[in-house]
Amino acid sequence: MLTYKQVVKYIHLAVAVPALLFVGCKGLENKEIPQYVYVMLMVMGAATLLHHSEMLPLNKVLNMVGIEHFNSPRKHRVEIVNSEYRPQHMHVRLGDTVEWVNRDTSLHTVSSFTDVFDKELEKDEVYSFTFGRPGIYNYYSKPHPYMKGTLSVVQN
Ligand SMILES: [Cu+2]
Repeated sequence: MLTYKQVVKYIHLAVAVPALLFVGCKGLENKEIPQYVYVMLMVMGAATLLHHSEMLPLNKVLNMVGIEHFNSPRKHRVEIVNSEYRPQHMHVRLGDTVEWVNRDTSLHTVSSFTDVFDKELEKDEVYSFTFGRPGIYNYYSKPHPYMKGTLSVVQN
């Protein structure tokens, strides 16, 4: 079963990338239109290709030469507003960091049910945690046990 995302990806790879690269190459031979237009098209084609590079070994090649852009860890933010974690559920990748910031005046905590993390946050205080193990992390606020949040940490 193909997902919508995969279909978009195949269309990009099969149609958009060759078209952009082809038009770009042709354009370089055509002196009537400024060359930067075609260079831009080619850059767009290459960028599209790189954007979808999960399908290609490009990603691995880039990582091998020390370029980790596409797999590099990201930072996510959860805001605590009106005694709610926003967003309440989040999917992150292994190695990503999640930052919680308390926008309320009252004190809240970010407490994992399995004691993986546990931090009190005063107003505007920030806490960040980097996830080194995949899994589902449920957490809550100790003074307000009805406040709950979930993080799923997936490999890649
Ligand atoms: Cu709370």
